[in-house]
Amino acid sequence: MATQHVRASELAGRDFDVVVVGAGFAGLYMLHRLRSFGFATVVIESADDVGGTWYWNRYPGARCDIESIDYSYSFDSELETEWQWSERYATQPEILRYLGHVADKHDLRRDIRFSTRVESATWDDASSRWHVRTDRGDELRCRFYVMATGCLSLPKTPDIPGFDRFRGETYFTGRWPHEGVDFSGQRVAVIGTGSSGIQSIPLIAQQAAELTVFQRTPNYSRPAYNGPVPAAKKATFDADPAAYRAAARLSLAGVPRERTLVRTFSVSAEERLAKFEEAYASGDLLALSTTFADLGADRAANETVCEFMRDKVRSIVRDPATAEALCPQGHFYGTKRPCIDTNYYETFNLSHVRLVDLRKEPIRTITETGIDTATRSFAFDAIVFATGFDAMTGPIVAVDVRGRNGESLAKKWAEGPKTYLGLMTAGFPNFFMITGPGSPSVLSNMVVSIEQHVDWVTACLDHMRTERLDVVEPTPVAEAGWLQHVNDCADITLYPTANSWYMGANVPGKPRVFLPYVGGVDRYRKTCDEVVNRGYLGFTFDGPGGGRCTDGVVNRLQLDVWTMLDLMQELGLPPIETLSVDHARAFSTMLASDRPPGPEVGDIVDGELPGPAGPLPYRRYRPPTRGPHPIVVYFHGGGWVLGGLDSDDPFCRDLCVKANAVVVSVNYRHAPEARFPAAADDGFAAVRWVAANAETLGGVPGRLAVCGWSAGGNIAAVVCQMARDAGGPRIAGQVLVTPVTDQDLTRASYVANGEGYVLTTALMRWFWDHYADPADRLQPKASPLRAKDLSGLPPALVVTCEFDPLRDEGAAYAEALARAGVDARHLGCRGQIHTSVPAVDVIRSAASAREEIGAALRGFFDAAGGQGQRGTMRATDEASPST
Ligand code: N01
Repeated sequence: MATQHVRASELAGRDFDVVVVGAGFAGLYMLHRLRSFGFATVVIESADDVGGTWYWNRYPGARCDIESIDYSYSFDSELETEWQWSERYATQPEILRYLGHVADKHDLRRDIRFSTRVESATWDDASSRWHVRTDRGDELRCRFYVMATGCLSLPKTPDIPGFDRFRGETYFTGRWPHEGVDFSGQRVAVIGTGSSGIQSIPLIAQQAAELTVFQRTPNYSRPAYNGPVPAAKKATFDADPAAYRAAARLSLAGVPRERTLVRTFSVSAEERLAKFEEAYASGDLLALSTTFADLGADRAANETVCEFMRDKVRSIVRDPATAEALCPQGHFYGTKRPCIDTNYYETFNLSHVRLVDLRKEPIRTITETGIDTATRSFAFDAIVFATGFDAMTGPIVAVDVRGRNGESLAKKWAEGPKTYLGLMTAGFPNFFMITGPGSPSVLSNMVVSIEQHVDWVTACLDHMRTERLDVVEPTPVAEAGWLQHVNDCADITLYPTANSWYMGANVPGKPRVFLPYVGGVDRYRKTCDEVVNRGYLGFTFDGPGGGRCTDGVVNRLQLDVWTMLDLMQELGLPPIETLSVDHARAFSTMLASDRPPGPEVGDIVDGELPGPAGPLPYRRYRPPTRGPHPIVVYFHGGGWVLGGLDSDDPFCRDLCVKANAVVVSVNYRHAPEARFPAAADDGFAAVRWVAANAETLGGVPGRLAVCGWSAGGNIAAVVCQMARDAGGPRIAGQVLVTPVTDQDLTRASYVANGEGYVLTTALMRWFWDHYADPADRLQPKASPLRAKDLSGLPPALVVTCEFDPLRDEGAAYAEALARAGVDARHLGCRGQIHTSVPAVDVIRSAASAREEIGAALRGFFDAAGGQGQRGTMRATDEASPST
């Protein structure tokens, strides 16, 4: 198909509804959609034909690594039948033909201006228009400016000394000559072992007389097992393509797949290996990283995959030194994009192929004749740069984009991209990005994410037309909230630990921030839909139809909390308050049965201590370090009704390790069998006994703190008041984790969070009803916030969670303590719910809160010294985020 150009004369001075930059998967579909909605649109493309990344990346072996059935458009159902992929993973030429076919079928080329590069785009406030200038001197105006420029389209500028000196041929995988390259008889160097290097190296080796691979970071790669489209997959797809596509849209990565809940160490080593082998044999890029639920977040779990993969390398590559050099070390599986290959490792068994490990001998310089490393000189006829891209932000800031008041986008993003939903950026009205930074994009099947963005943008423009609105822009509040959410999500994964292009770490000088959104295609899509359903939350509109803005932040829950709540909803668990006490206890025990155990401690011993009405069971945890240690007396949660020594076991282990303290977890009497004030009296008796028996328990006399969660936090607070009033024992500090401090169920946090966040108002009422008569609830022993005098109490850390009905009473207690002169600190955990903090290794986003608790306890003990002195009174009231 001969390429047709939109003629310059047709563009000059034209006023379009929309200018789209880029004619790859994104630009083509954007054009099609906009056209079908009647928007006058032109696409500007620097290449001389459609294809985007598939136009440029013509290196030998280039093919997709998401199966072609998935890596294809869904918007045109006829395509499903009229286009049949010849292979499971189609080659670059076939994908390019496919895009050409789509362009032909929908007659897209007539609105594409080829061989033209956009140089600048400037917003004009007065006319509410973008002024777009190209390298051909076109000046055109448009209401909406859309960058569909791709995430990996700007090759990284070579950052190797002497790059210009080489007199032989140089090639870039991302800018491969259309006529192809014949390496026969040549001495060839390939620099880089990312996806492009790993795909091209086996094929270059087939031609070259000598091939030398310069590897800085070995990558994880496994066989693609390419071949015909798998029959089973094709049958599933053909049976109901629409259902298949719908499942893809609501999947984690844009390919239909069940999310597993199984944790790595919850199965035997044999079972684990079998699962890994199965994933390996599948040839599916996503299979291995989704084998277990915690591989993306847990270091030890991830390391099991890393070692599995290293063993595979060792089993293929015959020379042990080369094998070892090819084994990835120092980054977790999946934190740099893994690869699938055809004969990659086998290539290193060929006698004319050698590997140079740049970690041992870095490149010193490129010379006229080859490459000098720190120890050797190599001569080459050709050098292939497979050195990657300035990912995600590079192609966008390559254009001089200027928003309101001439603000430069490159400047705004100097410390990292700031977007709302990866779609727009504040201060740049009517400017959209397709799969921009802060959207799932590169962590997903790109075609699914592209279609979702294109559909969203088109719907937004249509909405504006209907409502007679000219200008749309995200608010700074929404943008800051989204950035926070993107970072929060990344921070509970292992991604930030790697020097990857996801982190911008491959480009010297680029800010180190996590660029895509890791929350998943499904959640992201729901978020974008929610934004629309809430009146375009976080967007401000203006125009003849009137100005409007529903400002706010979407997705304020931490990602792992959100996941857990979704799961609970899916399971349809009964509300606890509808159960009998026995059933409620059995139910909560069952829920706790399959959770991570928490960290290893030195030893754990169960015992009994004398309580006011008989013996009370306790469990003592000793740290793995040499004692004696300070002691924390711990009170579990469960509304005075539920819970026991097992319920908070992982949290106690965590406290023991983080505070480096003996933890004595006390099983006080429960309601309704023993109502108020039994739990408080038991708590106080336990503290007295522990203080008196500190040495026997492995503790240091006088260095004793209390800690409790929820109702346990209530007991801990009350015990401190009782100890003060009784003149001892001395308590070095109190950590109250989302404590009950008052019986008032009408506070704002109850109103806002009383439903949907596990601890509900109804459940809290149920707890109180079982525990205390209404009149008793007002007593300080039940509602410590009601004590007349809070002075002279031990220093405190009060932890509250944003989406907890108990949030405000915890905060009120911290404030009241501080007002009474107590050294009290309030730690507010952003995006967390009542049950987050004790959920060790489940709610990873609360890990920093657990760190702070450990640090606070150590601080209490340090201040107390060996003498059990109270810390000086310091009143602080700060709410810091948990992550
Ligand atoms: O680029 P990369 P890519 N000296 O950045 C090395 C997609 N893609 O083009 O890791 C020496 O991954 C660099 O080393 P290090 C896919 O998403 C998909 O291969 O920075 N070495 C690395 O080894 C992929 O992830 C497909 O230490 C230098 C390599 O060059 C993304 O595009 C195919 C160096 C660059 O690897 C990018 O892949 C191809 C230097 N100065 C690409 N600078 C499929 O669909 C860089 N390197 C299959």
